[in-house]
Order: sequence, then C-alpha cells, then structure tokens
Amino acid sequence: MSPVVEATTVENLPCLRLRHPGGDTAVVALHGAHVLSWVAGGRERLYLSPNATMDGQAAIRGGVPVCFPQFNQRGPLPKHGFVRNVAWQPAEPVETPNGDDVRVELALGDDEHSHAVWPHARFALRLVVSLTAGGLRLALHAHNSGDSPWEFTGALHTYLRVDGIEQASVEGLDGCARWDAVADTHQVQRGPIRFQGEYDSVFAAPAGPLLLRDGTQRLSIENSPSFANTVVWNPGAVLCARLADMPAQGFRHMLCVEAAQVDAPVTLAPGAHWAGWQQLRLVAAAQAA
Ligand code: TA6
Repeated sequence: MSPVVEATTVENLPCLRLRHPGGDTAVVALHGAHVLSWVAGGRERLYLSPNATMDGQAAIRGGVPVCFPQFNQRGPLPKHGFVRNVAWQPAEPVETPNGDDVRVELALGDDEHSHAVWPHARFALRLVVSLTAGGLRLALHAHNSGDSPWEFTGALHTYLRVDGIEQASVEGLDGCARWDAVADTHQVQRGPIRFQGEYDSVFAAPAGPLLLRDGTQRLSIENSPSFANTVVWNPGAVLCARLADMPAQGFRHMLCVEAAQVDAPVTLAPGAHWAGWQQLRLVAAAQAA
C-alpha cells in the first residue's frame, strides 16, 4: 500500500484514509465502499450524520452510499440495493493513476449472500476513489461476469455538507425535465434550485456540471453521461424528524446531489462493462461569480 493511503478505523469500521500531499484527505469504509469524509480546502465537504449506524450491517446515513443494483424502491430488491450493506475488499488498481492523484480501489463480487438477494446475477463491481488537490472523483465500474444478462439502476448518493440549506442553491439543471417525487408532478426546471421544506426530485441529467453555492462554498459537481439522471434530495424538517439516524436539525446541513440511473435500467450483457463517475471540485468564489 502506498504511504499516502493508510488503514484506519472509524467507529470500529475498517477504513482507508487517503492523504493528498497538498493536505486534502478522504476516508472510505470497506463497508459499502462508503466514502465517509472528504476534507478539501481545510474543511469537510461531505455530511455524515452523527447518528449514523456504523455496525457493519446497516446503510450509513451520509457520506456517499453506493446504491446498486436498484435505485430506491423501484424493484423487488432492498431499498437502494444491497451493496451499501456489505463489506467490499481493497483491490489492486486497474485504472491508471494520472500522476497527481491518490487513489484506492474497492471490489465486490457476487457470492452466496448476493445470490440469495439477487439470484441470477454474476458480477464484479469496483469503486475507484481518486483524490486530487481540491477534487474527489468516484468511479463505479460494473462487469457482468456471468453468462446471462442482468439489469440495474442505482446511484452515487452523495451527501454534501452545507452551512445552511436555506441559503444553498444548485445551478445547472435549467431546462432539464424534472419529476418532483414529493408532489408527484412532472415539469421542466427553470433557474437555480432553492430549498424550503422536503425536496426530492429526479432530473434528466444535464450536459454540463452543476454548481452548489452555499455561503462562501462553491462546489462543481459533474456526473458522467453514463448516468442518465441527477437526483437532488433534502428531507426537510418533517421527514428528517422521522429518520432515526438523523439529528432533528441534520437536514439543515446536508444536500444530496446524486449521479443516478433511475428511470431506465441499464442492461449488461455477459462480459460487458459499464462505468459511471461523479467528480466534485472546489471552485474559487471569483470563478463562480
Ligand atoms: O435519492 C433520494 C432518495 O431516493 C429519497 O427518496 C430518500 O428516500 C433517500 O433516497 C434516502 O434513502 P435511504 O434509504 O438512504 O433512507
């Protein structure tokens, strides 16, 4: 293991900590290949609930859950799939480092447990976590290692940390088709998104990156075109109070902006690969003005 990646634990969960020479860090738990922390520009950029269950079984509230092979409850599998609830393994890199990043790869294959939940699928998943100065890139790779096709939906369900949800906005979805999951209405997004109460919407993915504005924070969020949807979620006060693993005011400090495949499942033929990524990048306030 390279000296900039070290084994650590967070509440007894085995984790890997990445340290970029410039000072940024990231922590990824083997449980769920779940990124728990990304510190960039001197502050934490991800929201991890202080009430998250870290027992190596439950899904962790916050960070970046990997949702696969099912988005939410759109199918017969457990909500948001099952790979966020199981331990992945550190793997030898298959992606070539680009020279200035620190990266780890985690792998998960089918086994007795997955066969019980998702019977006919033979698969190999990889999550590549790459840390650059001011940037974090998560790439999910899926491979059909069996002899029959299977399909999936899913998401990189990123919980961004915001100073205050009521001052935050997301730009870049103007003109995109939107399904408002709270009101169950379809419309076209006009202008930046702002938040007052529960917000849960699935968008047709935009062509370019999004921009999160929150106080002095400016964050660019770019998803690969292979993810057909972008999901934006904040539970608001009422739903947040019903989430046992969230503090009552937790909704004020989180905003999920997700690279997702929601509406149209991807079919992977035997031997086929799919990859999808999300790239987060700090933007100087002057650049985002
Ligand atoms: O991606 C948004 C969403 O699908 C919401 O509808 C909400 O349920 C959220 O995910 C969190 O799901 P979870 O199973 O992690 O509580």
